[in-house]
Amino acid sequence: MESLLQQINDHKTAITAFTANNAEDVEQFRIKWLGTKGLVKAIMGEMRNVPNDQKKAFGQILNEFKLFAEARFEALQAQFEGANTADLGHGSQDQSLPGDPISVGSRHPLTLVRNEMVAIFKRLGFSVAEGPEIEDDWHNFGAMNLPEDHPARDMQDTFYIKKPDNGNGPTWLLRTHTSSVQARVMETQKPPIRVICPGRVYRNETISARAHCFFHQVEGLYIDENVSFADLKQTLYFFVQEMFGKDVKVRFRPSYFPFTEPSAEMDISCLICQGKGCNICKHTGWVEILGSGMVHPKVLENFGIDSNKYTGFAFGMGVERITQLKYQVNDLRLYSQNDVRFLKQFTGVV
Ligand code: 2U9
Repeated sequence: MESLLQQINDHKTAITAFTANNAEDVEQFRIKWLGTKGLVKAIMGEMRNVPNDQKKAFGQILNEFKLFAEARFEALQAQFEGANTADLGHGSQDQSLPGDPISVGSRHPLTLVRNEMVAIFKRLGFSVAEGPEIEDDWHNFGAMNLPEDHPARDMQDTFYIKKPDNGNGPTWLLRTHTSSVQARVMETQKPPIRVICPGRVYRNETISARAHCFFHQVEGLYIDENVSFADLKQTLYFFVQEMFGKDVKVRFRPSYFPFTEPSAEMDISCLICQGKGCNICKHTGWVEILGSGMVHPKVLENFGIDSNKYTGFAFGMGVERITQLKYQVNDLRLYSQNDVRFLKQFTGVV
């Protein structure tokens, strides 16, 4: 029996020392040790030569040896798991299983509404102009007839950019409205001008549900001979009907802007409560959506446009405000928090 024990120990040493370079070597190991004519089977057959009183103890030793060989085989096999199929580039995966769904995201609500606004004005023959967000004070304020002491020019209201060390040159700032883009259009184009300017603007405000340090505008400008306030009213009425539906009502209230004279703000009938009164319209049945007016003659003259020959109307509105009314978004901060729970609600809207 001594020689049988010695044999088992030698086998164990050989099994431990065995190394495989590929799956084929592992198969050779299996045939040699665990196959039907393998050495494990052969040594198990030695049981018949073991005296009866030692059979139980030897049975355990042989069983343990068999498990030892099997464990080594499994370890070797694991080393080359998937190696046979790796060449095909799909490992051991089941290629017929459906893939994980890919989240494709969605357009930002402000982009959706801005695009819709732009599309409506394009149907009326407006073209689109864009310009820099960092502006000089002439294009943002001076050309727009905002005097040096106008409160909007105050540090409290506008983000100024530090002047270069020599202090010369223009004062740079973050544009407070996209009127600066229209100013640049008027610099380079002669009437007739029919343009809308969508873009981001900045104001030095404390962030809250109702105010933010940046927001988005669409401003419009139409200059030609004989442009009247009636054209302004009809254009903006067409816009809100396209945006909010044919049942929407409008009203104009006199207002004041340095760059338009006369000026008016436009309200629409509250779409949330159909004019009956709710929180959105502060129980008045009306919500303000834009400012507008006839371009101030001084603004036209600033660009060498003869105000006796040409007249024009202009308007400005906040994209956030239109989006709030269209989708009932009641906190401005939601637009810039990138919270997917908010953003995914617009999936599928085009
Ligand atoms: C030129 C001349 C005049 C653009 C105008 C408004 C009235 C206006 C506000 C609406 C809400 C800004 O987004 S808001 O806070 N805008 O009330 N904007 S008229 O007037 C112009 C523009 C360009 C050359």
